[in-house]
Amino acid sequence: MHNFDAKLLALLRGASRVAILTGAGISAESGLPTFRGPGGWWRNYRAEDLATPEAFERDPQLVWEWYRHRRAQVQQHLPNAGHTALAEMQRRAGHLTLITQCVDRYHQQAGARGVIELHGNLIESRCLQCGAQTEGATEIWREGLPYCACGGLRRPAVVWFGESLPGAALQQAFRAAEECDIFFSIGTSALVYPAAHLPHLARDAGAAIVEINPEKTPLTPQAHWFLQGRAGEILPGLVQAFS
Ligand code: BV8
Ligand code: ZN
Repeated sequence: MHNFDAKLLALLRGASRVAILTGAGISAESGLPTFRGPGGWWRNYRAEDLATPEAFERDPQLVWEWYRHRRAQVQQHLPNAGHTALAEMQRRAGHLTLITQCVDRYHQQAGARGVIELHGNLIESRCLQCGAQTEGATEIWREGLPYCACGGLRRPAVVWFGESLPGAALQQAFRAAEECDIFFSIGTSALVYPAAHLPHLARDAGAAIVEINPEKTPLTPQAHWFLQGRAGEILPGLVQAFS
């Protein structure tokens, strides 16, 4: 059990606006592999080599095989105590904005509301022809590829490397980072931009930065609190700090 610094607990009790950024590490204890940690490989491919428009252009069947594999993993596992704690914190805190780089929608499944998805989600797919974006059930699969009723090929509804993030989501996330009293960075290696810029925005606007991660990251030196450990073990202990 983590014993938290009294100053941090007092800050949480008094915080009126909290912003939280999560990365793949929040779903690690659900059994989903992170991008850069163990299991971040699939067959002999690195995630970053597959999560690109070029890879999809070159071999859409391979990329869809990877996403279907990941969809199956998401369906076979469940949100963990970290996701549940964050949803509970949101219910208790005055104003808590949850921003995620995850594409598994576990935050929503655990009851969080108004989740800002910076990198899209892998549950839905988008038609390259008519732009319709819907859940997998409407996909018409032929030879390892999903098609739209309009005949167009569909792609995973995620943001790939080299693609811009959804403008509205990014604006909302920037505003939450600039307006919060306390910013949590949880389960992210703080390497992928522009998401990794958010804690710096918050710090420059005067927020206290709390990082939760079993390992140090490039953000750690800038964090006011570094809670070293797993999100699923640390977060439940923090919930009661929110009155
Ligand atoms: C853009 C969706 C340009 C797909 C993803 C050089 C320098 C700086 C930037 C760049 C550069 N070269 C290229 C760029 C830009 C690039 C980027 O930042 N690259 C990085 C790698 C250097 N960014 C982009 O391309 C972005 N777009 O910049 O557009 C542009 C600009 C204008 C106009 C047009 C275009 C798009 C980025 C989005 C890419 N898509 N995902 C999919 O999921 O399939 S990113 C992918 O990485 C996931 O979303 C993932 O969440 C994200 C970040 O990784 P993390 O979440 O941090 O996961 P990671 O595995 O790295 O770390 C896990 C952490 O958890 C670890 O720290 C571990 O210790 C910790 N952990 C483990 N267990 C636990 C735990 N923590 C807590 N509890 C535990 N139990
Ligand atoms: Zn279509």
